Amino acid sequence: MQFDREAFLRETDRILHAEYETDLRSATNKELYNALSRAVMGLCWEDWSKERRTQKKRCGYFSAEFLMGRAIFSNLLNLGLLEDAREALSSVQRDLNDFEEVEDAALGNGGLGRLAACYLESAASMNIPLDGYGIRYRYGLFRQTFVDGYQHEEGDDWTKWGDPWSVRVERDAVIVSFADQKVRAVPYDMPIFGYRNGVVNTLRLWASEPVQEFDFAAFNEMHGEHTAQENFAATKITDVLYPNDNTMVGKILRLRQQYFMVSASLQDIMRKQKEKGADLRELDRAYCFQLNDTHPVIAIPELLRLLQAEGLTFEEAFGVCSRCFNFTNHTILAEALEKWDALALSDILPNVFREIEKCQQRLQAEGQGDKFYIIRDNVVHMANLAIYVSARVNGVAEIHTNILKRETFRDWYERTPEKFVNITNGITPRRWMLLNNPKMVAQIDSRIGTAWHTDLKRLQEMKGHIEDMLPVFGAIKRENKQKLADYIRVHEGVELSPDFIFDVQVKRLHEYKRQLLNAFSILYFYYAIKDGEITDFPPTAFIFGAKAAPGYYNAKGIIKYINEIAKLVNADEQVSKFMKVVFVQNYNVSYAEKIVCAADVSEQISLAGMEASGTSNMKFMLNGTVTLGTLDGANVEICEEAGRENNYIFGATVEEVAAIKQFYCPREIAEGNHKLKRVLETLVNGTFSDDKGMLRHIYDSLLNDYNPDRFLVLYDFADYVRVKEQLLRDYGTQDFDRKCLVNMASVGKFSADRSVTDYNELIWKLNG
Ligand code: 26W
Repeated sequence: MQFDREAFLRETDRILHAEYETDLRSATNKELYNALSRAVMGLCWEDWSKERRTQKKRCGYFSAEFLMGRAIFSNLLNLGLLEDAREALSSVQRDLNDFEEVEDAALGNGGLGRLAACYLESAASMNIPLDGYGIRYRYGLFRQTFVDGYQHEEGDDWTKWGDPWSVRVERDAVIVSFADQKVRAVPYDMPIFGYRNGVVNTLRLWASEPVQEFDFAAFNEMHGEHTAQENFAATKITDVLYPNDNTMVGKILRLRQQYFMVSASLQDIMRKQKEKGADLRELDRAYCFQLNDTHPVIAIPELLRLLQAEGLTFEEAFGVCSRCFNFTNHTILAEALEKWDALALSDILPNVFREIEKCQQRLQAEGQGDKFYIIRDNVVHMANLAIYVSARVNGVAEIHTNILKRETFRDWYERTPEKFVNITNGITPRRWMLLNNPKMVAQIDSRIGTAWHTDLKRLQEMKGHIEDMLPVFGAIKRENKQKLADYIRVHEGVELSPDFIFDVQVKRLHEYKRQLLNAFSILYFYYAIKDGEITDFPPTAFIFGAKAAPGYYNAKGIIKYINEIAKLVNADEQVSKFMKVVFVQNYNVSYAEKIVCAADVSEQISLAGMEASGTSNMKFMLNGTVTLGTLDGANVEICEEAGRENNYIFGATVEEVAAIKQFYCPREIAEGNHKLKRVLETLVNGTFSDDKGMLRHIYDSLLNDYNPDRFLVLYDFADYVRVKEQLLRDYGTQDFDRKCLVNMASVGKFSADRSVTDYNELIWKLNG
């Protein structure tokens, strides 16, 4: 894009005058941010509307979550304007970095939502016509602070600084009807800029509003109460993102959210098809849909309903749906598989429920007995509905897809094996390298050029430069660590030295991810140092970041526990020379950008078979970090690509896990390992303060539960500590840095550019 600095500043200044009665010099950061963003939008609207007018087949990525993070820097980067904008601002004594105060758009919980955001960026960069459809939550994922080591949640007002990257499209508003409620759905469109290619796709997020404007006349005559209540109920639907990750809570408001977004999206798409005069029987020529987990699966009966309302027979409508819909599964955890109470569903969405029943009858008419069902015992199984109707079903890493085929959906796989495909997850190298690690990028570019920016496999060409990269790699990593340490000092009040090893575990807090295993190992090393058993512990900063679902008691207990460990360790003069522990508050996309380029060790230590893929593992790898992990999710493929010898693998394998669980007795392990036992006892012996009794609950879940230590923390402990100590001792050698660089050079497969290209070739078949 041609950039005319003077014109750009003039336009920004004009907006400042028109909107805020101020100018470039006196505007607040917030005013400047809005005006500058709007000026950039002004440069792009032509490309954007050009993309909308094309007649290509498009895919709608239906997702309840899009974890976009901060838009401004990534948009400027993709438009090729980042440096121009920086210079333009500094020519008027303003600083682009001041926009780091802008809130993240945290309209998602974790991996699934961030994946959706990476896929939108990659699809635009690969010129694949993919658009996102979702919910414009008024409040995103809660803001987290720690009070006395306990997690405290606050509302996340993500538009506090305005929302200059969205356009409200009043013209496309539609009505969504529930049995007891009608609401208006208004779309807000965000542009998704491809990387320096002029492509602009769309993320369309729906906000709910009352159907009629608030009726003042009626209110004044004191009949207003009813209207006011209705208005309240309508806006409520998109008020807040449910903060659960991997746990289903059967809240009707959540079902309303899901139906609201898919109904609005499908009505919008059908209206456009009708306006074109297209035959709805051939909807699949113009559109297909990717269902991001089960959350949007209610789109299937909704499209059946809408098509029949336009005169199609049920069988015709079913045919259209079976060609349009595809389903991605992101988890095998039983507690995360969505099921809805049939009575509740039929109460609020009777017409939609009827379509689900018709699907059930159609399935049963195929005469394969009761092995296959959608509704059973008055429960609607959303995953089964999705698999039955969809053209393709995919898992998100090889090992995960194999588990789906062999276990979770075994019967379905045997019935229609051709439906099942694997598409390993990926991340966008623009946000996760070009944006957050520019100095490393410059070093790589000077050796192998820039083609790898949009063709990550070509980072392999670095392999011939590893020896010569070693010194600069170390220097840049150290600079990144210093920057992170500065940030952590200011925001967490903990002092870290960049000479320490940065050992990092950042991800949602969940028992299966085993932050507890990490915590236990720290205490184990702590006591070994205190007892003088280890006198030369390699100085290490153990860094955690994670939000716990507000209702997830044990997860919150683990946060408290790690914060107590941090307090103990950091205050101990003898030990803190060798280790520091910090749990950063409010871990989010922007924090992640700072962390992944500053880590020496990437902890990916879930129980084998539990983590569908993981994507932070890929972000660390891209930035040159070794993985300390189990053979789970995409770790398996990371080892295939970068060599197991360049990573640190421990623990039971998936095959072993099933056998171990049969006779598992965590008590025996604790009794047989007195050092582990000592660590475990800290949960109950008063070492740490805990008024709420959360730590005892963790203890009981490990040892005294009906099904104790579900995630084999104690089983894997010894091997974990052994491999972790080896890793920490290897650190600082050239050999270790070589491993980091081999990982970086081998990351190609994990580009989201590859993932979306796979989706397109195997499933969507766009541009074809
Ligand atoms: C209904 C409650 C609920 C909420 C969220 C159930 C399930 C979810 C998500 C599917 C959880 C999730 O984010 N899964 C993660 O998806 C990532 C992207 O594919 C994977 O990399 C992670 O391994 C997986 O845990």
